[in-house]
Amino acid sequence: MKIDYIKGSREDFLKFVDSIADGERVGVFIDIDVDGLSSGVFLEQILLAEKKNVVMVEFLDRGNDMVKEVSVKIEDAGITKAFFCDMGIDSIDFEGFKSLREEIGVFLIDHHPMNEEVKDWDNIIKTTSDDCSAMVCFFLGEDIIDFDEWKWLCCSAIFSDYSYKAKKNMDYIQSVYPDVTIDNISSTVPGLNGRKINSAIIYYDDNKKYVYDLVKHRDLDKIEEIHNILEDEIERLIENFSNNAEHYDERGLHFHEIDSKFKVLSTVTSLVSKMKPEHSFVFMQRRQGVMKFSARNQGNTEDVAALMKKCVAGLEDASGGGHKAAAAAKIKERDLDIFKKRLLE
Ligand SMILES: [Mn+2]
Repeated sequence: MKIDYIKGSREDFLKFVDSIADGERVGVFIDIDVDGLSSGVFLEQILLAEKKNVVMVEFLDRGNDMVKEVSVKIEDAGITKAFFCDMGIDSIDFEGFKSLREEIGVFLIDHHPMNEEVKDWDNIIKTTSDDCSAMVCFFLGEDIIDFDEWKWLCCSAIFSDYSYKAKKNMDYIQSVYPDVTIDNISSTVPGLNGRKINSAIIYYDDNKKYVYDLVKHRDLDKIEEIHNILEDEIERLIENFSNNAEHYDERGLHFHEIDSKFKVLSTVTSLVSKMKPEHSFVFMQRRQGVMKFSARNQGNTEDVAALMKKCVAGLEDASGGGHKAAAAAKIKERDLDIFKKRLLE
């Protein structure tokens, strides 16, 4: 498999792994989604095979201080080598990333746009947006992890991050599941597995590590039960979009607030945005004074990462960005009017 590296290489990664001494304590920090979770599983497999001492695998909430915040935990746990997967920490928390690198060994594997400030730094792998982190970690583990045992999870992550839109990645899925096509993928094995794991991550929001362990032990029955509960909720929310959303057709934009006790914002936005790939969808969910947004444009007619950045610029405790086709943002409730005014401009 050819991985489209923008920065870094497999050699860099293997050299870093090799540099971890016996007894050194290793932490793995991952994004809260199927791609992040799968990256963690593959990385842990590689590190175990190389007899490294992984003492912590943890999901990280996105935020301007995300690295700074986890640095305290890293120090408490005596971790001296840390991997970050599927998170653009070079952009989201540049200062935190920079200072952690001064303290311990840090390796970043990511497919979000690179902050130009880090382009000459070592121990960073950046790939194109299409090559999701789990796929990168999986192939970093070539000849190290058991591909036959884990290719199902790699395919699920490729599905979940839309990485199958790149032909070479779809070819890989088809080499494992010959019957999968662009049109049927969400109802085939890799699509269903991806959706089930996604449901479990949402349902066990307070205990995501439990889901990580279920996947690691390939216990998909439990995950399936939870999926059915979430599916009903998501169906209800999609119906609600059809009846209650704000449509700005001349601007090719659809805005909608979803109301759910589950963190299903990103999932619902993804599903609905497939209805009109050439339009942009910005969905919102409010939680304890914080407004979260998920934005999609599946047809590449608008860069929604740039759109989210524009909408949050200068707002207090706000963040926004992601991929051109899929992005997210977060603001304080009181700034909603400013956000919406910019969105509609
Ligand atoms: Mn990803």
